[in-house]
Amino acid sequence: MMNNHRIHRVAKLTGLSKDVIRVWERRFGILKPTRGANRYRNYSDEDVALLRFLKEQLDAGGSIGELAKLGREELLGRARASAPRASFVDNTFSRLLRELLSTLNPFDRVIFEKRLNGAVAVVPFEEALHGILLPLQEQVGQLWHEGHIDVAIEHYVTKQIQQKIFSAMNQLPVAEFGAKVIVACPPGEEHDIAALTVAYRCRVRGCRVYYLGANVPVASLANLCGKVEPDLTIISFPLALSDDKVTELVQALADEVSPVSNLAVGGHGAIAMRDFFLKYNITVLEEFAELDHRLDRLMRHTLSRG
Ligand code: B12
Repeated sequence: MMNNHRIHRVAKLTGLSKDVIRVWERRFGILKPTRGANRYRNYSDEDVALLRFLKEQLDAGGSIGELAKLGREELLGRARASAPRASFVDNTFSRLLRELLSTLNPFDRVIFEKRLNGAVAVVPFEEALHGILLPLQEQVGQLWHEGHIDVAIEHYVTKQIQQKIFSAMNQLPVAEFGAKVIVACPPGEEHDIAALTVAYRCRVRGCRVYYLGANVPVASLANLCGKVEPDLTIISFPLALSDDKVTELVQALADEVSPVSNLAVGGHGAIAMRDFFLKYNITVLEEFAELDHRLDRLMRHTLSRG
């Protein structure tokens, strides 16, 4: 997937100043920004990779004059050989994550929010969600658990992350056709960020999503299923329940939410409780790729149904 970046973002991603980028562009002609309708320069991922490579070479003692003589294609080839894109993206994400975490202790709200906004703006939202927002959530939880940050800071970050996901969802048009999907957390479960993520993925893929969030009683879920007749109901289990509780819950789901074949569960808890679900033929989605697969099939089916 190719992204376009404005110059301030390129500067952030490469560690070079905007002036240096402009000068190199003018003097050496090795960058190929396009101009958007607003006349701003848009740099490609290739430009960013090339600049990062140049920066590394300069840091290691290279000369820009000599390097620039190699020309764009040769430099890009060398950049690719020295840093495959996947690791470039991973490195960028882990650097952003480190930078974000460093603004929490001591706490600097303005820098945190600026960095978070910047990080989310630069890549397609789904990549940012899985590459930055969810890892941030997990790490902040870890820091709080270990006593490095106060629970108030953890709450603040959680709300920031939720805002980002909700606002990305709000920008999507209301789906009127696609497969009908209900997404919920089981009774008593307040950890709903993963469920929100699931809802977002379903929305982006064109489904008609009924997102219910945390703590949904089985009877109410069954009631809604009766009315909506969803093609799929997904319940997120971030945590495992005790054996007693899961037995009771799965029994209730199997009795009340029909057909069971349209029911799927996911999350660390669901995986830990896999056997209970499989006993009732409830699908356990082990990872997001499996969810996507299921959604693809559903969407094809729904569209062919007209
Ligand atoms: C944020 C948070 C909260 C927030 C939740 C806010 C919200 N709206 O979600 C609040 C403050 C409400 C909260 C409350 C509690 N929490 Co809390 N919380 C966390 C924290 C910090 C982050 C959880 C999170 O969002 N993780 C990120 C998400 C994305 O990860 P996830 O939910 O596990 O989902 C992943 C997978 O499971 C999977 N997944 C989930 N669903 C699905 C579905 C499908 C289809 C697929 C494919 C995948 C999938 O995808 C995700 C990405 O990998 C964790 C600590 C941590 N480091 O994780 C503790 C943590 C989960 N909480 C914990 C506890 C104990 C509680 C409380 C009981 C009280 C307390 N002592 O704090 C209450 C109970 C609430 C309740 N009744 O449910 C414990 C759980 C321990 C355990 N294993 O039982 C944890 C681990 C902290 C700890 N170490 O003690 N919490």
